[in-house]
Amino acid sequence: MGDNTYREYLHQVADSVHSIIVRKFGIPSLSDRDAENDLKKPKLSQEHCSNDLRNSLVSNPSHAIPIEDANAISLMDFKKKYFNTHTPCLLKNASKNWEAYRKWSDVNYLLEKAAYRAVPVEIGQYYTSEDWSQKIMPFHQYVKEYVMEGNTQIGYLAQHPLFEQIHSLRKDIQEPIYCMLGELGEMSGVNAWYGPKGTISPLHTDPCDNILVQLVGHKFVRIYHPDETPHLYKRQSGILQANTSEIDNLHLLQFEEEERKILNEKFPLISKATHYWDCTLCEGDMLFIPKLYWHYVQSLSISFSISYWFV
Ligand SMILES: O=C(O)CCC(=O)C(=O)O
Repeated sequence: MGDNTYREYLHQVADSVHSIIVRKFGIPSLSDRDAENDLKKPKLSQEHCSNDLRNSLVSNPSHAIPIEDANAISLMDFKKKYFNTHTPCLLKNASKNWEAYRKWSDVNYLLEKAAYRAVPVEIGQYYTSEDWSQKIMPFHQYVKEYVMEGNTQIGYLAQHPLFEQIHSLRKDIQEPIYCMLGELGEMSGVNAWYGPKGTISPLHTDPCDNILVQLVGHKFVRIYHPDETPHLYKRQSGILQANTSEIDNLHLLQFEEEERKILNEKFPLISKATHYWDCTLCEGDMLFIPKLYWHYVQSLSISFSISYWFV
């Protein structure tokens, strides 16, 4: 048996053992108070994106990201207009035919597939905060302690190759066709991002083109052109954070004048960074983030996204 076949086999065994455990012990309760009620709660979040929601966080219409209907733009037109010109683009209706889009807002479905599997969780508002740490815990514990409403501390299942670990979730997703456009036509990482409202991925860059697929809930995303690097306070030290900005409070941009003043006082050059795009990423959307473009991501509800990095 080759290495890959053997690994595939082990993953199938793990999935089967997991479903036996679920059948034998059931799905752990999400609430100490009312387990019955919790199991009847079907959906995590299904607030569909109205135009108002889409536009509410765009700082100025001239910075709204171009939006295309994935059913109306051909792959070749996407390539010409966006991929070849390294222009970010939001493709609406792009993942609405995925099983994951239909099923993953049901927490019980996710628990059936993953309740007893161990997952890494980032604790703290963002990975540049001083109080940030990581813990490994069963998925059901993560959902109960960090994802369901009423939890006070932020925990984020972030940038985790969940589909290498849990094969039974793979049949719900598809590789986005846009990833074929890379020079080598290869994926360089497929990662899950699952968490409550309020997770923040601080402003950073990645070395690969990215299709970020939104399957549950919505997120605010700001993208800066790499030309703006001199205005974005790139960190100088720390291997983990060398691709990350020192601007840890970019979310203040969304609030009142007073908060924006605090941000501008601490990072005065940010006001010169005018080459940027804003969007609200809604369930069913895909977002093209060109490689080396700065991006900041904040969840506005319980959210499940997958990033497809390709080369
Ligand atoms: O969704 C997030 O929180 C961050 C996503 C991201 O940074 C990425 O896909 O590269």
